Amino acid sequence: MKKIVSLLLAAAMMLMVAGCGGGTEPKSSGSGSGSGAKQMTMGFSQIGAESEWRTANTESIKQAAKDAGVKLIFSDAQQKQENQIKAIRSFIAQGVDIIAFVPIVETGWDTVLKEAKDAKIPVIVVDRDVKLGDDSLYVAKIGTDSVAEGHKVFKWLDEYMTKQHKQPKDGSQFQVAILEGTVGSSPALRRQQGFKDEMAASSNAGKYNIIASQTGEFTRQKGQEVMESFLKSYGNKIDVLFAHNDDMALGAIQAIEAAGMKPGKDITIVSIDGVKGIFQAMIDGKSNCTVECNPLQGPLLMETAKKILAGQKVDKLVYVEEGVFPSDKAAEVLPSRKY
Ligand code: GZL
Repeated sequence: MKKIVSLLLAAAMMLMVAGCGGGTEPKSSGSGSGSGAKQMTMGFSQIGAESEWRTANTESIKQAAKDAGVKLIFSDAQQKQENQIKAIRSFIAQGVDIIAFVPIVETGWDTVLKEAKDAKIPVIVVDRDVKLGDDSLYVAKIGTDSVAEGHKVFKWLDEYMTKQHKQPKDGSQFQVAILEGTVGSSPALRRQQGFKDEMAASSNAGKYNIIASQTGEFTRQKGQEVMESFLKSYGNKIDVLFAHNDDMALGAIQAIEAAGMKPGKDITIVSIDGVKGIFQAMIDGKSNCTVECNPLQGPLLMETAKKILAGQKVDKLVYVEEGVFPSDKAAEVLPSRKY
């Protein structure tokens, strides 16, 4: 009799453990990946394809999503903020796991990011910066330090003009023309701020004058057009061109040559991004320096997104690595450039 009771007890125990699930079976992932891990779906709103830099940024994000096994829903806003807002709303409606976007301009995001927060979908800001009433509307920002880039541009320029014993064409001040990025975008606002702050803090501040400053919208075409207008207005009075990105500098080089002047010699040229095209221009003696702005942000974005969805703490602000490349380094560095 005792044996039968202990057998019945053992059987009852077995049934109880099975009934509790014992925690051994993974939750149904629906992804059929067999690993039990649910595939992450990321909604990504990109601003467009305005420059070589932007193309590299997009390629980095798409490749990193593939490598990380992340399902990417990619939207190209064709340079319009309203298209980005529509895309973010669509991501919310689709119930994505996480949203990432490059804000084309700094402001106008509070309402749609509040909707994402209400839907409990975390948001990562990529590349450019946002200005919000409530910074809790995004979890992390991955990108580049545009203010530092502006400081680096003036620092390099002043050292170069001094080392090369350059003299102002008008005998008193170096006349600086500036091609600005997209109006209202954080790189345009902050690169300009960094450049001006470094100039103001410099002991050589009095040697420089900003003779003209206008948006070239980060594109090669517009950069060429605006440089043509600068040359019509100021002719060979311009000593320096600072272009907020390499694409506008490449357009300006065409305008300077068309005006019969030597870019890189008659006009010292410095720009930001570090794309392959500007390295070739420096090798050809047509530009003098590029300050790197690293677009290869994809791997860091996917790594950060996975940490957020795993409930891990992430830094609010993460910058990617960036360098400064004067023309005498261009030939040596170009073969190793990835974009
Ligand atoms: C900078 C990035 C800028 C690049 C341009 O972080 O947003 O946008 O400098 C690009 O080339 O168009």
